[in-house]
Parts: sequence; C-alpha cells; structure tokens
Amino acid sequence: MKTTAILIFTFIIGLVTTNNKAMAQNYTFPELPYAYNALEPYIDAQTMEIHYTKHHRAYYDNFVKAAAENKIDNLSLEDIFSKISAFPASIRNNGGGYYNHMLFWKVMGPNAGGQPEGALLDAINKTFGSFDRFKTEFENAAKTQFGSGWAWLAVDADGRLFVSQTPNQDNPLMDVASKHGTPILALDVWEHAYYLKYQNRRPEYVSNFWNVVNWKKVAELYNEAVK
Ligand code: MN3
Repeated sequence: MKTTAILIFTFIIGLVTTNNKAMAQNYTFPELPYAYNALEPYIDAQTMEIHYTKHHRAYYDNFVKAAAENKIDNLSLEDIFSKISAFPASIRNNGGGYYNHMLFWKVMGPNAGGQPEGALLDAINKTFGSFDRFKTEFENAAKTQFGSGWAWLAVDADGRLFVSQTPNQDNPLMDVASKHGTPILALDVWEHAYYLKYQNRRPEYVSNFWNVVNWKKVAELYNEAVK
C-alpha cells in the first residue's frame, strides 16, 4: 500500500515536471513592427536590419540558452530582473538585451514624433516642468552615459516618472539599477545603434530620436504602469 502511494506520488510529480518542461519555453522573438527602412532618414535601414537580425537575435538566443542552463526558463523576465543580482552575467546581459530591444522597437515607429497627449503629457509637465525640459533631461542621460548603455523614461513604484541611464544591457527593472521602475521609453546608445549613419556623433542621433518616438505607444505603457 505504501509503495503504491509512493508510485502514484512519483507519477504525479512526473506529470507536473513534464508539464513545466512543456511550458518552459515562454520566450519569443518578436516581429519588428515596421520595415527596416521605416525610420529613415533618422535611423537607416542597414542599421535597423543588423540591429534587429544580428544584435537583438543574438541576445535572445543566448538568453534562452542561459535561462535553460540555469533552470529559470519558467520565470517571466520581470521576475528574473527583480533578482538579477543572484544570476550570472549571461542572464543579466542577454536577458537585458532581449527585453530592452523589444521595448525599443515598440516605442518607435514611422509617422511618429511630436509630443504626447493626455495623462502622460500632464505627468511629464508636472514632473519636469515642461515637455522641453523633459527632453533636455532625457537627452542628457543618453549623451552622458559613458560607453554602452541606455537612457530611460520610467514610472516608479509610486507612479512617478523619472529619467535614468543604465550601463550595458541593464534596465530599471533590475535590482542592480540605481533608480527602480517600469520603463516606458528606451533609447539604445550602444555604438551599434547609430555608428553606420552617425559615426561618433551620438548627440545628433539622440536629438533625431524624437522624430521616431511613438508617443501613442508610450502613453499606453504609461497608463498600464500607473494602474
Ligand atoms: Mn542595441
């Protein structure tokens, strides 16, 4: 009787494990939501294609591999980032690269630019004084990030906006970030993001970014983050 019970228990555990394995691969490589040349002339087609098919793809592939090796591929990226200091560099760098580029593609688009409306614009005006002052602060974060990294607009736990910068592929969701929150706007300032067109002129790339920001999408992300 006892043996039967153990056998049944083992069988159930086996089922659960198998089910977990089937669910484990919960990461997907997203479609680019526009054509490679859609952000011309501000971001050139060749940069977009290499950035998406080579750089982003490599972060994704390496993250999936590292997540499986570390047996954390049943966790969401948000869960992993919230305790990223406990994981090896392969998870931090590749998981960050995977997530950060997904957000970056989403917050840009053709026929974009201008400025946000509604609750997001109100929050920007309240936090930074004006939309122009916000732009200056964000541009400074992007220009002064030493070496490779990202500039962010994010929402903290109290629903307040902040601008920050992170090195390498870190992001504000990570427990190692100096300012914590949910990112709603991202700008990649790695040289691979701009060098073909702008060479060393990062400030020009940064100021042209405003022409391709999809504020409708950023506003959606803001509304979700403050819910
Ligand atoms: Mn990049």
